Amino acid sequence: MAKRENARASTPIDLTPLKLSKHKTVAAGIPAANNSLIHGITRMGVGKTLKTLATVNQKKGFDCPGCAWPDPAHASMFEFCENGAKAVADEATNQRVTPQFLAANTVQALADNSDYWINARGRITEPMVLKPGKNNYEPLSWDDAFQLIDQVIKEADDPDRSVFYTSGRTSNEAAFLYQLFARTLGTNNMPDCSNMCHESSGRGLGEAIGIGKGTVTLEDFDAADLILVIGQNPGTNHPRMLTALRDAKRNGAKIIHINPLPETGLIGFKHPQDYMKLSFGSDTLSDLFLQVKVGSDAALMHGLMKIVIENGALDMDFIQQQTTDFEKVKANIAQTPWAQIEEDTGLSRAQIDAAGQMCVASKGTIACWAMGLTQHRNGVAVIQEVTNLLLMGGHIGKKGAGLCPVRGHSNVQGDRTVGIWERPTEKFLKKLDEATGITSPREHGVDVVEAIKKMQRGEVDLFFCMGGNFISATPDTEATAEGLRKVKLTVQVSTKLNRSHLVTGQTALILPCLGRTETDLQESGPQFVTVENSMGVVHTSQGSLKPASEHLKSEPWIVSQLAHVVLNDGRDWPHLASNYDHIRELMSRALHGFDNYNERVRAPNGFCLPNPPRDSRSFATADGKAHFITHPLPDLKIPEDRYVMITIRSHDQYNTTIYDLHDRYRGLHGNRRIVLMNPDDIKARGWQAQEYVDIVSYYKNEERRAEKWQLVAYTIPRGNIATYFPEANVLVPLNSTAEKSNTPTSKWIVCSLEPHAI
Ligand SMILES: Nc1nc2c(c(=O)[nH]1)N[C@H]1C(S)=C(S)[C@@H](COP(=O)(O)OP(=O)(O)OC[C@H]3O[C@@H](n4cnc5c(=O)[nH]c(N)nc54)[C@H](O)[C@@H]3O)O[C@H]1N2
Ligand SMILES: Nc1nc2c(c(=O)[nH]1)N[C@H]1C(S)=C(S)[C@@H](COP(=O)(O)OP(=O)(O)OC[C@H]3O[C@@H](n4cnc5c(=O)[nH]c(N)nc54)[C@H](O)[C@@H]3O)O[C@H]1N2
Ligand SMILES: [Mo]
Repeated sequence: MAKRENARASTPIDLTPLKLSKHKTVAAGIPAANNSLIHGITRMGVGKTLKTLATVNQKKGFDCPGCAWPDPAHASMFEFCENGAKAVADEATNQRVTPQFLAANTVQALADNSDYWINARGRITEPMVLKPGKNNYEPLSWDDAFQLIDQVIKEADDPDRSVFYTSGRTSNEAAFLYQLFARTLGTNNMPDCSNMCHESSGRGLGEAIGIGKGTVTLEDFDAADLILVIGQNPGTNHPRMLTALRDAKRNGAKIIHINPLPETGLIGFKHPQDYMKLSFGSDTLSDLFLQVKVGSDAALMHGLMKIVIENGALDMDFIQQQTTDFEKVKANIAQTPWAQIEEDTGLSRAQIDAAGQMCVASKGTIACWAMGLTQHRNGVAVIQEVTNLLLMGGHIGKKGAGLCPVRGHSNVQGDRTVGIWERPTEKFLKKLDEATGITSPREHGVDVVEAIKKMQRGEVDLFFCMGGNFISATPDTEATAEGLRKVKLTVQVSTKLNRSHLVTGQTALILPCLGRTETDLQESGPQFVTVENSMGVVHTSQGSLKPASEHLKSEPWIVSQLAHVVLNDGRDWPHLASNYDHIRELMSRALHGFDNYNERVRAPNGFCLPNPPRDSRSFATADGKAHFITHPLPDLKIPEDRYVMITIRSHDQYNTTIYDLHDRYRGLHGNRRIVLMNPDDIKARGWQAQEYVDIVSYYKNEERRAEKWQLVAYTIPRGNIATYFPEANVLVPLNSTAEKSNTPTSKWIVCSLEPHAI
């Protein structure tokens, strides 16, 4: 049999000249509203745009697939944001990827296009198979697809040769069935996007406060005195959070923005609705911007804690009665010299003092963070330092205070709650086993990085992906591609075409599924699904659009059929998916905190999962106390002539899905293959902005290279550079991961730049 020629794994080089506009100082407002309408109308037409946008995040509507930020209890008519609207339009597009289209285009030809182009081809309409040695997908029936998967699992004769990935849009119902299927089969190989995302938060908080989740509700924002927004770009990635920040400010809160980049959303914000009330001013959000050097947040936390301790802004009763090891943290911080804090952060003592005094004065502090903290070698440690700062002031389990990891994918937190985890706890498995009668495997499975290594070793026969775009989201694109190509069968349950359909195993399947916006009709009638937001509120989501094709199936249906064909375990899987109440009924028995699930989740705003630190200031750690945890500061020194690179999102993308080529707030248009660099660093090299450079990344004795990136002079600390994800993933080392969470260090990539030789 002929070997299939490799399809391109990395994003092709784009030499379109970049256009620059002014860096915006106000986020949202009329341009955002206009932008979402234009985006919607060009993809869905006028009628569908209005219908869809009016039902996002409404009580009887669907949950916005954009992000996991919660909805206010009294959602306004237009409870959507520019980027939520784009996510919706992207799913509800009128474009289609048909069998005819895939017959006319080889995977190699498709892969030579940009990610933007690939996504714009639209929704996949039928199940498709790419046979060994073949270059084109062909249609196949759903039955044949499941038979193919069954055959590979049976031939392997070892459940651990299968790996089941999940991206965070999957509903609670689908995710619950999926993990039950994998565990009944006998494996915990359930990596998910969380491994590359907030794993460090889960791990860090779990050890410190006994739950791997945040401890605030939306109402806490109204009562806070101080909000720290650390390593996060909410104007782009969580736009609805800006409304909460604006309201908090109007109630007197102060906001500190800690970031190497001056992100627009935190400078100024204008709620699109305010125009309707004829109010034309904008709200300035951050009171203080600390432009830290990349990776220096732990040092900054040491500085802030020094000031809090010196000023006695400590909750000694809480520290003594409910925590351990405060003295160790205090002694550790005392040893950190101010000179090191200033050097590491690049901030002046006066700037840190100003922030420290705001911490001292605050009666209720909330700390929010995202990828700027988690995707570092010390991702777990730095989150524990943030936790130390809050714990010492008693800023947990009281109104207006607490920890707030801001999740990415709209149901990534729910997926973990219902069992998508390669390292499940014994407590979880025990209850699952009792309720379902299975004996779950106890041995931990592989996470994302371990899954790639397992594929590279040729130990994976089936790689099944419930959503996502594995090849583009993961580190070291070429090495990951090599691993994927060794797999016997790769399966993608997807809505839209992406690069993971083109860089595949020997045989590949695309199983096209319904999206959030669409009607889900099963034997018993239309179904809703449930999701959990970033603050632990579980609620329903029901789509109302006509499905993109008559051949689409829902994720719960797909898993139930898969289990039905593969397992033969006596469970009536099709019955479960015929009415999702049946799945939820099983979930109420199998999951902690899900009693009466069917009833409680139907309440108008859903219900809140138990959260001991928040609900009763209690901590489910082994000793029942919250833990101060000490860490040495990371060594931030890098060899001379090298830079630390961060990989970030533009305003026009959703992870690996590129909606368009603009980064409006940052004033960059038309090309994404760019490097943001401090103008003095550009000058020091004798270069000019807009020149082309090659980037070489280093990890131990490994080197990775990517060519032709255009330089952009930008406000970023000297020694730091920024590129976009996923273009730069070819440079992210596979082995450089966070201690304990194994999250790739996508915000700490040591690089050198070379002029591009023409
Ligand atoms: N529109 C849209 N919405 C999204 C997404 C999307 O792609 N598009 N993705 C979703 C997902 S899955 C996620 S996880 C979230 C991601 O949301 P974010 O975490 O906001 O996304 P990033 O672009 O990775 O931005 C990280 C931020 O951290 C800063 N940063 C980098 N390194 C450091 C550091 O060392 N210290 C500090 N203090 N800051 C640092 C960067 O400058 C940037 O502002 O958004 C979710 N929402
Ligand atoms: N360098 C670098 N790498 C990163 C990051 C970074 O900051 N820098 N961020 C990391 C983070 S935080 C994350 S979360 C991961 C994201 O990793 P993934 O979750 O794997 O990637 P996405 O781009 O979100 O997946 C998009 C695809 O999901 C499919 N899809 C969309 N909606 C649905 C649906 O409803 N059902 C199904 N079945 N499929 C659907 C579509 O086919 C779409 O092409 O990437 C990580 N990778
Ligand atoms: Mo994420």
